[in-house]
This record gives sequence, C-alpha cells and structure tokens, in this order.
Amino acid sequence: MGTMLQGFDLGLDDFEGYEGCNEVLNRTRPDVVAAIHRAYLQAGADCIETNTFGANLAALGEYDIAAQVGELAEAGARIARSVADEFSTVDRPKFVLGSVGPGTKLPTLAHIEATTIRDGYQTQIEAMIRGGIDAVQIETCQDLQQAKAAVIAAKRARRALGVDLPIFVSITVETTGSMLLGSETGAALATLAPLGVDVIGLNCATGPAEMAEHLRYLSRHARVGLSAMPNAGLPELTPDGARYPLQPAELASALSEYVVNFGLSLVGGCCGTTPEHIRALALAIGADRRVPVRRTEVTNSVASLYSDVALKQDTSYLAIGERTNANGSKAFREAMLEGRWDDCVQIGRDQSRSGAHVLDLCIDYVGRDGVADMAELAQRFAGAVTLPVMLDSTEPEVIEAGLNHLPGRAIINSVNFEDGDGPGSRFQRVMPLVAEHGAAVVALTIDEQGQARTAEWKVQVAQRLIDTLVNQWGMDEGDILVDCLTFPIATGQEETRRDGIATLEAIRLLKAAHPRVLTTLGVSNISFGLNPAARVVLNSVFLDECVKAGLDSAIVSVAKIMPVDRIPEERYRVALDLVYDRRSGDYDPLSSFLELFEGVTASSLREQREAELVSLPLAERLSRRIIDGNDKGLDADLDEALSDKPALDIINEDLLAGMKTVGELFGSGKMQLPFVLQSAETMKKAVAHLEPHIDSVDAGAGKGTLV
Ligand code: THG
Repeated sequence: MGTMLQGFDLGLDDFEGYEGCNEVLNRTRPDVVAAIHRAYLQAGADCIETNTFGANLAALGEYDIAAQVGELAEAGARIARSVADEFSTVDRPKFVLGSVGPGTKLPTLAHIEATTIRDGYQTQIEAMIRGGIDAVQIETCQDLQQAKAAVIAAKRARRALGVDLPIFVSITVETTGSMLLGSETGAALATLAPLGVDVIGLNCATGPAEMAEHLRYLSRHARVGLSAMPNAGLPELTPDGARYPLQPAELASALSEYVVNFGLSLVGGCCGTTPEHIRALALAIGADRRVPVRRTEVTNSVASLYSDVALKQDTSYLAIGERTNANGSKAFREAMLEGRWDDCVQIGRDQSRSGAHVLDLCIDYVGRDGVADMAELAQRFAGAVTLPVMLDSTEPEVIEAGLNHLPGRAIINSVNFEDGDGPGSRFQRVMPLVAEHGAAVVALTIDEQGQARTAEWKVQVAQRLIDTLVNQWGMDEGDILVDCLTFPIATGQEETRRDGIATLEAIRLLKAAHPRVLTTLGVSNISFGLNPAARVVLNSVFLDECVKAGLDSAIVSVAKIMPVDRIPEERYRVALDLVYDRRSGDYDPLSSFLELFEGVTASSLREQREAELVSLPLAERLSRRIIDGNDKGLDADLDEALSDKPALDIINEDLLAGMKTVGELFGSGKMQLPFVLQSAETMKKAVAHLEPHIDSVDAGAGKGTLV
C-alpha cells in the first residue's frame, strides 16, 4: 500500500494537511485506494488488505486526530470490500483483510498503557467489521505486549458485534533474528497461539531469505495456519530513497518453495512488493492451493518478552523461584515497602542466575495498593528479567494488573473451589482473565469443604478442577498445573504427620489418570517451623520424592535445593523417614531430625560433609570434590596425588570421573545448574593447579584438525 501510494501524485490537500497520514486518503481519495486494491486483484491476489495500517490511537494521535480511528477504519474497510466484491466469483471469492498496524507507541517500553491501545484497536476493528472485512490482519508486530493487546481487542470486537471471523497475527523479525524488543520466534508463538489466533506468520523487515529459519520453526511447532509477507528484499539506500532489490520472479520462487516446505497457508508481499510481484507469486503457486500437511510438535510453554520455556522440562522439574514474594521473603517485602524497585528486580534476576525457569511474583501485602504494586513490578520484570512470570495473588484485580503489563505468556497462581465456581466466586472472576490472556493456570486442590488433606480428596478435587477448566473454559490439559498442596509436617501434631504421604500419593494417582496435566507444589511449606539448615534438607528430600512420584514443577528457593547425593547419609535417611512417617518402637524420625539439626547452621552442614570427605581414599576424594564443588583443601589433595601419578592421569581418571557423575546428575534433573557451575569452577581450579605439571606435548601431535 505504502509503495503504491508513493506512485500517485498526491498533494498535501489530499492528506488534509496531515502529511504522510495515509488513512486520511480513505476519506479524501477513495478512488486512489480503490485503484491500488484493483491493481492487486487484477494481478491475481485472493486477499487484499485495507488501508488502515495506521488507523489506531497512537498513529492518528501523532496528528491529533485519534478521534477519527473509527471513521477512517470503516471507510478503509468499505473501499476494500466494494473492490473485492467487483472481482469475487463463486469459484474464486476475494477476501478483505482488515489491517491493524502497531502504531508508534510500544507498551513494553512504557510509551503507553497496553489497555489504552487495546481499546483503541477495538474501536478500529469494530469499525472495520462494520465496513465488511473478512478477517483481522494484525501485522508488523514488534512488541509482544502490543500484539497481545491487538489480539485481545479483536476478540472483544468479535464478541461485541456478535460475529465470528478469523484473526491473523504477523510478527516482524529483524535481521538480528529477533523482534525489535528482543523476542525470539518461540516466545511469540508461545504467547500468541494460546490467545486463539487462526494464523500466525511473519511480515516486513526482511526479504524471504532471512525469514526461512523462523518459518521453519513455526512450521514445526505451530498448530495454527502460517503466513509470510516479506519485503521485496532488504532495502538498499539510494539517493532517491529506499530501493527494494528483489525481483518478482525471485520473490515468487522463494515463497512458493516455502509454501511447500513449510506448509504456509497465506503468502504475499510487504514493503516494495508491487502488483508484478503478486502476479508472479500467484502464477508460481499455481491453481492447486492445497496446504501441505505439516507434522508438528506442539509444546505447552510460557514465555517472557524474550524467550519461551516449556512447562514440561525434559530432564528436570520446572523450577519456579519463590523469592520474589512479599509474604515469603523479608528482603523482597522490605524492598517493595520502601519502593526500592530495582532491588525487587535484582531478587528476580538472582533467582534466574540460580537456575529458576519461571518466577513466582507475589506482591500481596495488607494495607498496600496491590494493583499499583503489581503494575509497577510486572512492567519492570517484563524488560529486565528474561524468565516468564507466575502471577501469584488472591486478588483478581492484581492478577489483571500483572497480565496487562507482561508481554509474554504468564501462569496464573491460582484458582480453586474454596467458594465454589458459581457466579461471583473467585474462580469465576479469575478464569475470564486466564481465558482472555491465554495464560496457563495453577489449580489448587481446595473445595467448599476446605484444603484437601487426603490423597482421595485431593484427586477428587483435582478431577473436578480439570473437568471444569477443560469443558467449561476450553483449556488444554497441558496448560493446567494442579497443586496437590504441601502442608508443614514437622509441627509435632499427629494429624500433620501423614500430609507428605498424602501429597505424594495424590501426585502419583493424578499423573496416572491425566498424564498431560501438569503438577506443581509450593515445596517449602513442608518445612515451616524448622531451622534453616533443617529446612534445606527436608525441602530437598521431599522435592526429590515428589519428582520421583511424577511432580512436574515446584515453587522453591532454587539455590537452596540440594542434590540429595550431597546430603550426609544419616540426615537424608531420617528426613526420608520423616516424610514417610516411619515411626517404630522408640524411634521417631521427627525427634531424631530435630536432634540432628540442633544448633546446626547451613555452614556446619558443609563441615559435616567435609569430615566425610577426609575419610575417603584419595582418588575418590578428588572425584567427590568435583561433585560437591568443594575446593577447600583441593590443592593439598592434588599435590598428594601428584606424588603417585602424572597430572594428566589425575585429570582423566579422577577429576573427569567426578564431572561424569555431575553430568549424569544434571541430566537426570537431580542437580541444578548452580551446583553444576560450582563443580565446573572446581574443575577449572584443579586443572589450573595441575597445568604446570603437564608435559607440553610436541606441537605436531597437538590439537588435531577442527572441522
Ligand atoms: N502453592 C502455590 N503457590 C504458593 C504456595 C503453594 N505460593 C506461595 C508459597 N506457597 C510458596 N512460596 C514460598 C515462599 C517463601 C517461603 C515458603 C513458600 C518461605 N519463606 C521464609 C519463611 O517464611 O520462613 C522466609 C525467608 C526470608 O524471609 O527470607 O519459607 O503452596 N501454588
């Protein structure tokens, strides 16, 4: 459209003085706009796009004519509709796509509120529907938050007017390989597909060549239809402005190849593509327009602005960082209360560095304005933290504030049946938000009778939650995380002793009945009341048992989860007895556990491990040091080993044996990244210490050839 308009000799009068505001032409020069549509239809296009790319709040706002969004959008739709109807035949209907461009303000960069542009898009889309469009084409998306706002607006417009028409969304991936704000294609897919769009694709920024890898990704992972509208190549700057180098035959051959290889449903052109390009394209893809069948691997994922994270991790549980919680962390709470927002963000980033996959964000605190706190923090987390967010709040308004400031796909924590699921219930207030934003959801096993304590009760509530979420709310099982609830088991009260067992059993039963439904737990609850060193051990042991029972994700302080292989044997055994309530005779694991940790601090835990280490034979000790990431006394051990064998053998036999175990523990999800990094650091130190003792080898027999 833009390229073609430049070919007409239009004066400032045609633009009513709003230089460059193409949408005004829908009112002043419908003849010019219609001529452009006609040229493309004559060239063989099946679909034309309305001249409404900038008919939105922000773009028209630049000219102070934001109030004309509806009028200009509707006029644009009417022009396209009438020209399309001229060309439509029964065999070959012609379609009008209502173009929705992003506008000039990006919500993720806090230029404007997402809800404000959302409402503006809704005005635009409703007007276009009245004007006769067949589908909504949301295009040139650079900011996922903006794209989400536009898709939500389209859904709202459909509902408001009681019509059903498809929603297409098209992102713009720069030559850098990501969207303007850094989003990977995977993040865009994970965010946009669950909103219920019908087609997802790429347009603008580059020619077809640069789009290939992104289209390949979508073709493998997207369940919905795919589209591509590249520019006519990368623009070359000439004295007369931008020149698009790709010739019609070149564009046509690339796109027709992609139709076959990537199973595209809709192809066309963006900047620099002329009717000649479309003519060549229509010829190249031929008359037989069956869309090739794709074999896709669809993953249930969540996303930050930057990247997507699968809810089901291959080798480990999905670790959800618990520290960004005003109730669960004193440091976070104080930072929030004092308005030290950067410190709040830093706690999130620290969780990320510790190996969390997702952050649980909870700002609920009595006496605070939760909506304002959540808006502030979600907006900051969106840009500054690369992990997806789990919004943890009992207040629907707080959850909504989070959703309206997060660009990716969030998890909502949580819904339950505490006050049933009838009108006015919390369930009924939260679920519309989950549905509108396409979020994943945590469902707690709580019903009108309270928190489910026995395995049977937990499973029965879980079943009811799943049925309701799937049948009444259209949720995919793979986007539901059931929380079977963790209770403190070390309170000494008889009735809490078997709570851990009930939770484990419920997870096992639930996973057997619904393998695709995911499970989660706030693991740290199990150890409330114990001292910090004891909590680390009990949390780690309980989590390990839960994962063995089938737990898919856990809300934890990631840095404080120990691989069970690093817990001293006796403590591990007693913790396990405590979890399984293995009392016998005069043995009570609870009192033994308390005794074991009396006066024990996190550092004395390390000392005990140290003592165990000393008793091992040298070679084993070296391996163990690598596994434990323990370099205290490492040099002395290495020197002792050197008196016995060459440095290279120490590395290859003893140290690498340790690294191999680390690799296995990591691969099976038993050791988290921060521990692996400690091990790697220790390995580095060991090698550095041994290096002077390694004979330098003849350069000719050196490193070989790298291919
Ligand atoms: N299920 C779901 N969501 C949840 C929970 C759950 N969200 C909140 C909570 N439970 C999980 N998060 C935490 C966070 C911190 C602690 C426990 C659970 C915790 N904090 C230390 C304490 O209270 O002693 C505070 C330490 C500090 O101040 O630094 O233990 O079960 N779906």
